[in-house]
Amino acid sequence: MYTPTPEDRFTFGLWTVGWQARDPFGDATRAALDPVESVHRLAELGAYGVTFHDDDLLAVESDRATAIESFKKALAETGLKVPMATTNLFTHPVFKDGGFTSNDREVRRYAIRKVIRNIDLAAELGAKTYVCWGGREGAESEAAKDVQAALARYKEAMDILCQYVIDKGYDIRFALEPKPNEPRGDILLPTIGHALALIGELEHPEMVGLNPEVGHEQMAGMNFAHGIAQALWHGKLFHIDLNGQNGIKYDQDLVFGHGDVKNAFFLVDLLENGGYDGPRHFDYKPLRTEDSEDVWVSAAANMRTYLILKDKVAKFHADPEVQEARAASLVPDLSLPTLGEGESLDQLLAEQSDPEELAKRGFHFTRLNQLALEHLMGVR
Ligand code: 3MF
Ligand code: MG
Ligand code: MG
Ligand code: MG
Repeated sequence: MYTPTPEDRFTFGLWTVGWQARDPFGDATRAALDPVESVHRLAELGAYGVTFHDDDLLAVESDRATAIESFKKALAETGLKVPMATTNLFTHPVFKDGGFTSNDREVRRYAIRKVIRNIDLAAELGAKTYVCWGGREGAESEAAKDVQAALARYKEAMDILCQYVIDKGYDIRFALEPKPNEPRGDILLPTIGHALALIGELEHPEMVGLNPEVGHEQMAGMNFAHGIAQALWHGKLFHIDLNGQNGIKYDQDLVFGHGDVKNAFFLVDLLENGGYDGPRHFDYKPLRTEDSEDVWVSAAANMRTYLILKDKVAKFHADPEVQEARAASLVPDLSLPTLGEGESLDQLLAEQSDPEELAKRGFHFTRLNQLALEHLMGVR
């Protein structure tokens, strides 16, 4: 039980298990990991696929063609898929003021070339989603960045990339990944809502959706499950980065469920029952304290936690007491249109209600919340 198989469609970024645990205060605590080993180990653990930044493939082999060759061989040997790829526009010092929105036009042009080179590889490997996380698109000082101009350049870059994909006939959609800060003091497109608003301004809004990350929204004090619900409602949940975070602090990238586990419970409910059909993708970091074998223990923990929560969510919904409590709390009633079918606004306006009487009704949400917690804590 709780043993993952490829049908569960769990995927991992090569940069997650491959993180050497270099942080702003300390050196790496683990050796570089060969992407070929990651592919084999993840396949043995029951994952469905891997995702990568262009530069992740060069972890132990600096020749790009050789690195791609070995990666493809490992994929063929294991059957692992590559549903998503992305570009590293943040590590090299050239991107210190951003890629698509650097004040330096030559850097902006270089960034677009770097993305396009990896889109070609993504298409070749069968990826259907191309993620853009603009980690360095931002500023530390309002004096340094013309934000309106930066947003115009962001749009310009996305428009260019969409047109490229159309011209090439690739079956690829883009997914923007919001984050409020880190590594920049303030990053553009800080939340799901900001990114959705930018998408509405693009030339091909239908080709661009979101890749929200649990920890990123929680760093901004947002409710991740609510954000995912809104992304789904807009038809924009193209992909997801699952991990754990404990409140408003640095980007922790904990194992899925190792942060706000109650929000994770409701998130799994949404992913399983809310109309998402993409991969369950983990973007976490094995703790810096862990050795090279612990890395695989942490990878397995992400998938096991997801499957446990999926099971608990199913039991929560099947529990007759929960169904009765949801009805008592009028949860299903919110799906009824406020105006009846064929009813006119005049009919609504002609109706009388006594607000004092209506205000007496309790919603009994505490009971429902307690039932959810009891399922989560394993006592029901
Ligand atoms: C940083 C991130 C990134 C993005 C990745 C996109 C390095 O906080 O979350 O991981 O997820 O660049 O695909
Ligand atoms: Mg991420
Ligand atoms: Mg993170
Ligand atoms: Mg992150």
